[in-house]
Amino acid sequence: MNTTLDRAAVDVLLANWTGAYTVPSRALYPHQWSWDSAFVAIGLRHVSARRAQRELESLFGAQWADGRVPHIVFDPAAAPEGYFPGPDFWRSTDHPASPAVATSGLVQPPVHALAAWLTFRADPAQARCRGFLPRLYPRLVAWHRYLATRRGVDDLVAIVHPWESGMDNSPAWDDALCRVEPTPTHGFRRRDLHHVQAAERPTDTDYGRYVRLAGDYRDSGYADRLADAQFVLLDPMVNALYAASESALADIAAEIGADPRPHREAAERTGTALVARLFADGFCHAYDVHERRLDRQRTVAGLTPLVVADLPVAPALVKSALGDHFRLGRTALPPSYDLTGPAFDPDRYWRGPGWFNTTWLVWHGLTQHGELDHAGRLRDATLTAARQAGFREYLHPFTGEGRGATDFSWTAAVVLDLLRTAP
Ligand code: 2M8
Repeated sequence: MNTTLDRAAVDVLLANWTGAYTVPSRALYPHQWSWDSAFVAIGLRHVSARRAQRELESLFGAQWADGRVPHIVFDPAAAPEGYFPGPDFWRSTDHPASPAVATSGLVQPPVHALAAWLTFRADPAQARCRGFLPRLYPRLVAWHRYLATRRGVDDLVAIVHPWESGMDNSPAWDDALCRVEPTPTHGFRRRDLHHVQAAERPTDTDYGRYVRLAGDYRDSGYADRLADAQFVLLDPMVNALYAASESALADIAAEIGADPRPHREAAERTGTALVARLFADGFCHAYDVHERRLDRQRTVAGLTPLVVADLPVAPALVKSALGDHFRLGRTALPPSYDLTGPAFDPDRYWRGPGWFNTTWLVWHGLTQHGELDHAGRLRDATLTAARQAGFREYLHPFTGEGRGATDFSWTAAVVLDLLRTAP
C-alpha cells in the first residue's frame, strides 16, 4: 500500500517540476514559492538528490543583493493573468537590489538551511562533488543576515505581512489587520477563486488588506522601516524555523570547514528570546510589536517551536498538542487553528484545516525531542490522510476531506519524506 502512495507522491513532484524548480500547484500557484521549495527539497532528495539541490539553487538564484529571498520568483514564460499579484504589482525590477528575474518583495519562513542540510545528508558524496554546500552557504548566511538586521527585534525576526508567515489567513493576524484599510475590490482582480471555492479561501476584505499592506511596502521601496510599517508581528513559527535553520547552518559550516560557533550562538539566542517573549500558559503565541502584546489565540505555529533543539518548554507544547485545542492523534491532521477557538473554520485556508507541511514540522519536532510514540502515530495518521484524500493542499481536520488545490507539491514531498525516512 505504501508503494502505491510513494509512487503517487513521486508522480506529483515529477509533474510539477519545471526543469529548474517545482511549482506548488500547476493551476493555483504557477511560479516558484520560497518555503514551498524548501519542503519540496526535503521530499525530492529521496528521488533525486541533484534535483533537490537544483530546487534550492534556483530559488537562491533570485536572491536580492540585500540578502532577502523573495517569497515568489515569477516564471517569465507563465501567462501574466495566471496569478495575482504578479510582476506588474511588485515591480521588483525597478529596485536596485533585485535580481534580473521578476520576484515579489516579501519573504517567507526561513526553512531553507534546514532543507539544505537534509538535502546534503541524502547523498553527501554527490553533494560534495557538486560543491553544493560551499556554494549555497554564503547565500544562506546573507539570507539570515537580512532577517537579523533588517527584520530584527530583540533577537527575534519580525514579519511585515501575513503572507510572510506562510499561514496567510491565520486568525492570529485578525487584530492587527483590523487596523489596515482594505484596498477596494474594484482595485484588483483575484485569480485564486478561478481554481478554489470561495469558502476555502480568504474573504475579499482580507485580500483587500493584503493588497494594501503589500502595496505600501512596495511604495516604501521595500525599505523595512519597521517603525513606519502597519503590520509588524513576531511569529513563533518564523522564529522557530530561524533558530532551527541556524543550527543547520552550524552543521553546514562544520561540514565545509567554516566556523559553526556564531550559528550555534544565534540559534541559542533566538530560542531563548522565543521562549521569553512568545511563550505563555503552555503555548507559543504571536506578538504584536506596535501594540506590545501577545495575541492569545492558538494556532499550529505555536506548536512548531518543537523544531528547536533542546527547547526547555517542549513538554508543555506536547501537552498542549494533546489537549482539546489540537487533539493530536484524534484528528485527520493537526488543525491550523484551535479547535475551540472563536474563529475556527474547518474549511477555510489557514483558519482551521490541517496542512501537511505544518504537520511535518510538528512530527519533526516530536522526533527531535524523543517523543517517538506521538511522532509515530502522527506519521501514520498523516499517511492515512494522504491515502484517503490524495495530495490536497489542506484537509478538513475532522473528516479528512480534501480542500484547496489538488496535486500539491509540498504535500507530496513531506508524505514522501515520512515514507522514506521514518521507521
Ligand atoms: C499560499 O499563499 C499564497 C501567497 O503567497 C496565496 O494564497 O496566493 C500560502 O499557503 C503560502 O504559505 C504558500 O507558500 C503559497 C504557495 O503554496 O500559497
